[in-house]
Amino acid sequence: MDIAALAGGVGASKLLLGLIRIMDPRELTVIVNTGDDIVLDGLSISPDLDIVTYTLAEVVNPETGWGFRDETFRALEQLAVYRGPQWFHLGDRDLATHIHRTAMLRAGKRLSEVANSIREALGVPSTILPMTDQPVPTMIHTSQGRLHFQEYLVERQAEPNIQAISFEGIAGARPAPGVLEALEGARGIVICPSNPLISIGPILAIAGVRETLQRRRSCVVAVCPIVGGKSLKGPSDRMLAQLGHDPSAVGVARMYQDICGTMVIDPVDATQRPAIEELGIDVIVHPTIMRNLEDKELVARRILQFTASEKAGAAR
Ligand code: FO1
Repeated sequence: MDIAALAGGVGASKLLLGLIRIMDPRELTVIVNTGDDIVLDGLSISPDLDIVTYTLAEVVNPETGWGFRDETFRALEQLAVYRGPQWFHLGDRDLATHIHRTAMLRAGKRLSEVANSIREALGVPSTILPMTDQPVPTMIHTSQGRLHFQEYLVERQAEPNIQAISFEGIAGARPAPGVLEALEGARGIVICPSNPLISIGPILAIAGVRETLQRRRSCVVAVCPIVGGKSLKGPSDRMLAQLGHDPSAVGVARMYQDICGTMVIDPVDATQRPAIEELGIDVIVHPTIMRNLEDKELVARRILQFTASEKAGAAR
């Protein structure tokens, strides 16, 4: 009953936590966006990979959804003594992850090998794959110039108006080992409730990924990250609107029309069902706001019910 999931960071991790609690976690492969990755002070940081890994290891900070639970920031405080406040908050234990990653990469290891070593050390039984081993930084072209995604999101608090988004180096990026195999072999493919532009978009832009999903469309289920015109997490709604997309369930459905046979939308958006079905996408109406563990398990259960169904079976 293998499941492959396409994931960004915090929003995706809520669903992933629900999934591993109701299925054999060894049967889950998570393909993670690495467009958010950034090098700061020489340290290679992979926020979405770490968010997914820390969440599945149940060591994530429950308040922020990123970084470690009960984290301290002594190193950052000392850095502030030398050069003032830092805009990207790296906790003391989190720093160890980035030091480890940077050292492995410098020693010639691939990002997928690093991700696997962190996953293993933290005792996560699911497979966690970066979308690619090559750096593909997401750049946001804004009214205030060209910014790395983290500069746009964290340093500028998503304030500048967006004109375009680019994934630098995407043309030469190959899927990490195991990515296409997981998508080909999975019984069900889940597009997590992540930003379609900057979390799922980069994964779909990796050679072969979109084509594989198109072929397996009937077993692909997306959980809509927009509820009642607002994003479940982060600035997706604003970003979609600024780039001319409709910030609604139908708007997301249009972006996924060729790759997804079924979409889960919140009851708040139930009136959009006919418009989504007109795009040739089946609709499951189910609460998608995941506040607690029970909500997460309920969404996960509904997804597994779909992936076990005849409809999903049509792509096999
Ligand atoms: N998000 C913030 O809003 N502020 C931060 O200072 C910050 C630090 C940070 C450190 C490590 C990490 O793995 C994630 C971190 N995030 C922070 C989250 C991250 O910027 C984004 O949520 C993801 O890139 C989007 O998925």
